[in-house]
Amino acid sequence: MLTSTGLGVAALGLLGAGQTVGWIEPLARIVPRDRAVGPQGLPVNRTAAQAGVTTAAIDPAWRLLVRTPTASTSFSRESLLAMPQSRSALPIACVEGWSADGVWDGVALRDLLVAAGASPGSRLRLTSLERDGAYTVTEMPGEYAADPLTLVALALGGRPLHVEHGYPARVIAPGRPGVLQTKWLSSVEVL
Ligand SMILES: Nc1nc2c(c(=O)[nH]1)N[C@H]1C(S)=C(S)[C@@H](COP(=O)(O)O)O[C@H]1N2
Ligand SMILES: [Mo]
Repeated sequence: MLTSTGLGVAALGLLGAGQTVGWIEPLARIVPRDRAVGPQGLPVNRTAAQAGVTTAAIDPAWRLLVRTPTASTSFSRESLLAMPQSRSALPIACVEGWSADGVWDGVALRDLLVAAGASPGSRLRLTSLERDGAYTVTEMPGEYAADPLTLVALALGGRPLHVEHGYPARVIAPGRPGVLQTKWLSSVEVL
């Protein structure tokens, strides 16, 4: 019994250590995803192709729709870039067990709401270009919408957002799980 327990422990050690010890990397099965993989230095779990959004994401006709109870305003990427830009250094914190820091530039969500005639502390429904999935729609409480660090991000690390990170625009907000940081944003609705 001691022998088999010992062998089991040794096997588990091998399966776990593969991220640190190069030669047993192919055996690594119980480690977090490789954090270094992905454009602009951030991991990517779900690519634009997997989400089925590549065509819509790079379409120049893309507009971000901001709907309030009384008005509907659409913003092209150019018009968003022409607005005052804010910078936030914020991590993506994925429940799968990784976290990665980024420096994001874009329009503060509160500024966008004001530009669309809404209150900056509005509760919001955020919709992605990605259809039929767990990531299509999220809700954001007003205190996050009002936070000056919460952005409709257009750039990461000083470069235009890569399509794998949500081009043409994504949400980045402080203190929320990664799953709520909507990529390929398509609309913001005031609830
Ligand atoms: N539209 C959309 N937004 C999304 C995702 C996604 O698959 N589709 N993934 C979420 C998750 S789980 C995390 S941790 C972050 C980073 O995901 P990524 O690694 O797929 O870029 O974006 C979030 N936003
Ligand atoms: Mo995630």
